[in-house]
Amino acid sequence: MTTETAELDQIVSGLSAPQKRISSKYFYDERGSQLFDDITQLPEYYLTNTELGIMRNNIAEIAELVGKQASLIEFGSGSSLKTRILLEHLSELAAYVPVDISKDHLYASAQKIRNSFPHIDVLPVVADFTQEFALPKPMVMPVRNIVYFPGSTIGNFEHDTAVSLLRVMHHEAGKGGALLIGVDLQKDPAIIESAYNDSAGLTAEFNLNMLRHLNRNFGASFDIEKFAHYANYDQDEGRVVIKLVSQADQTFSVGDTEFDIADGETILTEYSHKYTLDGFAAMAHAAGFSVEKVWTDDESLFSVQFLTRQ
Ligand code: SAH
Ligand code: AVI
Repeated sequence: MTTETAELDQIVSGLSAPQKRISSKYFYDERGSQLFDDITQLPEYYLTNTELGIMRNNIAEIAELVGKQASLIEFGSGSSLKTRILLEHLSELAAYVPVDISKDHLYASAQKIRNSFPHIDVLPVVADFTQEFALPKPMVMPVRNIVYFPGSTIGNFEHDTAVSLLRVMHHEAGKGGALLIGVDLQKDPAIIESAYNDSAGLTAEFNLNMLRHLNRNFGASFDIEKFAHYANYDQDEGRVVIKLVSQADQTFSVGDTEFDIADGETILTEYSHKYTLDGFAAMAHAAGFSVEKVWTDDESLFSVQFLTRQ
């Protein structure tokens, strides 16, 4: 089975469930990656600026923990924006391996990193990081692997999948390796809700772009005008639930399969989990990691954590 057929099967199967669902990885075509970058500039989207601040305030200690001649493997690297702070401060890096599913955006970002850091061996990998993928061999043998997973992208996975993904990173880190990860924290629901319902409507555009992506690349026939963005923070579950709400009784197709969707019925497109420090530590522990160090901002909105293998 080709990758495209397997993906189409996965999309059709998600839309055939009682709660229709499409994986959040389909947000990220070229336009989706650009829209995500625009979201990170929004005043309401506290995650990026807070994480950048934590990185800047603690970079000397972070660089010390990473050590010399590491290979930095970044999952879901996007525009590699936060990585620049690391690359400026890590000495004698063996290689930088950005891994992302959004191919054109990854290659363009990797080229920008090469231009800014010509001495670093930059080895981009296009892959779905939830599936097995091969890592390239750097020119210089690394002393250790540091997996970098910023942005709280871990929060886009449900508990069991998140633990499996952390296990993959545990494996990729290898002996003596570690994981540097951005983890968003539970807080006043109003702050969270406005980050996912921004006044400029960019999150709505990002959410709807998933349907455009499926129309372009998977022969789908969504009428974008007939869906609306919805995001709500479920405090009991500690997660934002993001959906597309059908604005009419309508029919759409994906490949050869037709679907009916009723007025008001939803398609679940993303969860964004927010953690307590203890809750995240328990998950990390279940994947074989110990939390060695946690850095947060003054308001404890977000955390950056250094996890080592147990
Ligand atoms: N790390 C950046 C970008 C976060 S956005 C930051 O912190 O700002 C999430 C990124 O993960 C996007 O670039 C998206 O293309 C990528 N991504 C999402 N799901 C993925 C998957 N299953 N496999 C590989 N990359 C994925
Ligand atoms: C990539 N990920 C951590 C983002 C988040 O905040 O969950 C994706 C996103 N969804 C809506 N806005 C941003």
